Parts: sequence; C-alpha cells; structure tokens
Amino acid sequence: MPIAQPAPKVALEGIELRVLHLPLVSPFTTSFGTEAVREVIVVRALTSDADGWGEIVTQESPLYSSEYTQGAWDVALRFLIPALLDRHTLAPEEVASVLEPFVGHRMSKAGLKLAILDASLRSAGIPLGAHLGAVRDRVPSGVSVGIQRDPSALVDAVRGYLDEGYVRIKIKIKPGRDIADTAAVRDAFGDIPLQVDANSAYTLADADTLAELDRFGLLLIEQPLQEDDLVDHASLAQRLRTPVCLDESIVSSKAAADALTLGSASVINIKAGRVGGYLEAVRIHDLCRAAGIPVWCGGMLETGIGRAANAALAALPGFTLPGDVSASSRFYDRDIVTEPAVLEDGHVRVPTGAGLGVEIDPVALEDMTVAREVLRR
Ligand code: NPG
Repeated sequence: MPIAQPAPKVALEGIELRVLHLPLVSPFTTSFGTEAVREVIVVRALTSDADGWGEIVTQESPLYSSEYTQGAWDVALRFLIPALLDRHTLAPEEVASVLEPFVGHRMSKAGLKLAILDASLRSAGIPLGAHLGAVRDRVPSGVSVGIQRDPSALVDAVRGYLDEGYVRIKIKIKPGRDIADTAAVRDAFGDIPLQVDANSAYTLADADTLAELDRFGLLLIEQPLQEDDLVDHASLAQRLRTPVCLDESIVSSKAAADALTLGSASVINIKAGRVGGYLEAVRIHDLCRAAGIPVWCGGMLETGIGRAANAALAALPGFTLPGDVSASSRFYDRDIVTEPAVLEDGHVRVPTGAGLGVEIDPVALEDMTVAREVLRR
C-alpha cells in the first residue's frame, strides 16, 4: 500500500534522549524474567518547526532481544544521531537509508525514526494514522497476562481483565507452566478468544508437549522456539493444529517473507520497534495482506508515545486480529502523555491529532527521567 499522506522534510536541529523509569502497576513475568519498572528511552527530535517524539523500546537487559537500554543509548549517541544531524534536512522516509550503514540496532533506529516522523507530521498537520493508511478510528484491545504464582491466581487476573472489557486474552507460558495454566483459563471462562506466548522458551524436542495445547482451541501460539529457528518453526507448525505465530523472529520484512516461504508461521505479530520502525512495519503488513496472512500489533509496554503509534498502526486493514494495544492503565498508574489510552467498549481509540496525536506531560516526563543527553548540530 503506498503511504497515504506523505510526510514533508524536516530541518533537524538536535535530538534529546532520556532514560525513563516507569513503575508498573504490578510485576510482569514472562518466560525470560520479571519486570517491576519499565526502563525505556524517550526521543525528542528538535526541528525548526515542531518537536517530535519517539520511544526506544529496549529493556534494561538483553533478554527478549540482543538490544538493551545502555547499548541503545550508546549506539544512538555515538553513531546514529550524529549521522542524522550531519544530514540536517531530510524526509522521514530517508532516515532509514541514513541509518542503514549501521548494522542491527533496530529498536534504536525505530525510536529515532518515529521522533522525526512525528515532527514532520505535526508540522504538516497530518495524523500518523492517515500517514500510515489507517482505515479504522478505534482498534480492538487484547491484553497480555504475565505468568502468575499459580493457575488459580492466573484465573483471577484474567477475570479482572475480562471484566474491564478486553476482547482477547494472551497468557504467557514457559516449560512447566503451560498446559495446566491454559486448561485453568479455558475451564474458567469457556470459549473466550485466547492465545499463548512462549517467548522462545521451547525447543523442537518439546513438540509433544506443545501439541497438547491443540485441545484448547487457541487462536495461536506465539514464538515457541528461538529467534533464528525459522526451519524448526516450520517443522513444529507441521506437527501442531494450533496456528504458529512469530514475534521475535520477525526482525524485518525480509525475515517475514522468509518465514512465509518456509511455512514457519501462519500468523505474524508486528512490532514496529523490533522491525526498525513504523514504515517497515507497514511493509510487513502489506506483504502479509497480499499473502492472506493475518497480522496483529504486538506491544512492548509502551509509554503513551508508542501506545498512540501502535493504535495508528493497528488500524491498518490487514490487522485482523486484536493486538496487545491495551489501555495505559494495564501497566501504568501514571503515563507521560496528558491523555493516556483508555479502554472503551473493549477498544482503544486511534488518535486524530497531528503526528502521534498525543501531548507530552512535561512534569511526568521530568519526574520519571533518570538520564538525559542532547546532541545539537
Ligand atoms: O501489551 O505492551 C503490552 C505487552 C505485550 O506481552 C507483551 N509484550 O513478548 O510480546 C512480548 C512482551 C514484551 C514486552 C516483550 C516487553 C519485550 C518487552
């Protein structure tokens, strides 16, 4: 799909990075660990017209991906931002080619790209959704539920989210906390839209255990094997009735195309941070849509910045499954935007203002900042 409303060039005067610590409403446990505070990097692009905001979704430790906060901070300040400031005047769609010589670091690149795109769209008065090709004004909201103390605590947690109105439940699993947890949720709530996320915790040797999940009629199983296990995922997909969805493995549109060719997945989770930005995310959406592969928008515990952008992305026509685009209150008592995303009838609204369509709360931003650095031309 061509970009619906083009984003004009910006004159980039500087970039500010901040490391933020946002306390979570409750600890979030996955197969790779427990987080009680979300550490994230917020990016502010200073341009001659408008400031733009982005978010680098790395975590403190390289457990979900090889990227992590201090590494992102270093590569951004040492290489990526100087290369961008050197160009000075550039269109958002040119940012990828300026950063391309630097291998990897997709989350860092995605955050910088979003800030520049936001500045451009704000100055032109274009909402991000209109730029990306959104066709909906609100998106159905799924929720990701961390591993709890035991299956009965999990059932209690899920009940709370269903009561709030979330339209799809995703539970985290790991070896030893898979079949009984899933059975408990199915038994308690019947035929709700339910899926599981393994975050790479299994190997092909676990195929028999994973096949036991088939009896629960899940929407999908997400990322059972390692990031680079495309061939093993294809083998596993042959042995399961549950559709296999890839998350960590899909680091680019090339990886998505390879996964589809190999039969490694029949559903794809798109996260702009993981794939290097929202424009690459749209490319993956386009290729999956052409191939008849459903996609949904993943989440990385984003602040109000990334959450607004994810709502815009999830409003594209190929996003046919509810995403992890939940209300800000799912994770945070206090967000850094003045109007955090809320749940309305199981949906989150796509912002309609220019750019991200959300305004930063300067006091909250300052209160949660633990490090700050600005580079100017
Ligand atoms: O709703 O933002 C959300 C969280 C969804 O479970 C979620 N994210 O593996 O997809 C994941 C997981 C995650 C969060 C991974 C943060 C890495 C960092």
